[in-house]
Amino acid sequence: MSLRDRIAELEAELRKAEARTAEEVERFRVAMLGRNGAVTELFARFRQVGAEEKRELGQRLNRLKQDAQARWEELRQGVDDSRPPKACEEGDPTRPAALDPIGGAHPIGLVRDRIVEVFRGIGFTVSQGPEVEDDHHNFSALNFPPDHPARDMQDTFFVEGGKEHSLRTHTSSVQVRVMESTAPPIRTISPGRVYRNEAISARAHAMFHQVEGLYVDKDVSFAELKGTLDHFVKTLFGPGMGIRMRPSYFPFTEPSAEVDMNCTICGGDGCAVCKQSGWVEIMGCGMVDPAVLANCGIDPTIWSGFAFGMGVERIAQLMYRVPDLRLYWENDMRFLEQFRDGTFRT
Ligand code: 2NM
Repeated sequence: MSLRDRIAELEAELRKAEARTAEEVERFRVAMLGRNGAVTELFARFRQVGAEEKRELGQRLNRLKQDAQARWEELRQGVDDSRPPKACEEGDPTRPAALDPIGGAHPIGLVRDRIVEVFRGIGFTVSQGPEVEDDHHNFSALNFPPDHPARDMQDTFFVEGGKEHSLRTHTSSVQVRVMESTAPPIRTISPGRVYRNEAISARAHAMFHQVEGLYVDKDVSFAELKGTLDHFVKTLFGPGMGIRMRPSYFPFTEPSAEVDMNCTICGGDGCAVCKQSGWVEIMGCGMVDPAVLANCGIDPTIWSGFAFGMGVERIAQLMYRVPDLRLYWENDMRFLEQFRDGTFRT
């Protein structure tokens, strides 16, 4: 083959050359530019070219060598993994995907966490327990007599197989477990879901969320209970807010009280939410009945305690002016989007 044809052949070969690995790049270099490579070999043959062709073929041969070197450089860069591949030049495609802010915290979770934080700030621990409870932890230990209406099928969701197990109707059952397993002093709150067999309406749901609190120590007073709950309301709703108490009844506390706070809607002037009274009910509380302490293995001649329980839906309703409790579970984006302060972002 003439030198001229061989140059054309190699030019075509260069354009087609490929290499996927560093070894293939090296093989290309040796085959073209090595001591016995195809291009090097042509330079040896060039010495025999006649004077009339020397100038033209010399130029073509030099260009071939430059092209081979340039192609080698190109192939080398294509497999050099110390440099980012071309696709990465506008950014690192191995970085974690940026998450769109498509999720948000639910208002109930947000408010639950804020309630929990207030009590954690004054030394309460957080305790949890099972949602399916036995009769002892949900009722008996808490002083519910055998014929108490709360034990009725109409109020409680019983689990198949008799009346021994039910969905818990309050998280007091968790506090029974804490008292049974912990020596006083005890300061704990138990947030969680509870269940009651109720017709669903704007004011009631069969599932809701509670935060209950329990404080057991020596010589615990009703004044400490009142001061703790007043601190809670002021921290969560503002220093201008306060509470009042009205006598009430619960099986597990004596004395017992309902707790009202200043109406968050009208500030005390009177409105439809507070029924013109300026006060809204937010929770129940009382001094733990000595019989309950004894049921849970705590000596009531040494220890005393207070307890309280609130509905998270109710607190969130007063905080955000939610007119209908059903809104919490309808997953209507127009409602949920208003709580974006809890949105997860990267
Ligand atoms: C309330 C109201 C009053 C309460 C009692 C107890 C326990 F376990 F210590 F006996 N935990 N929570 C309690 C007391 C709950 O909710 C309206």
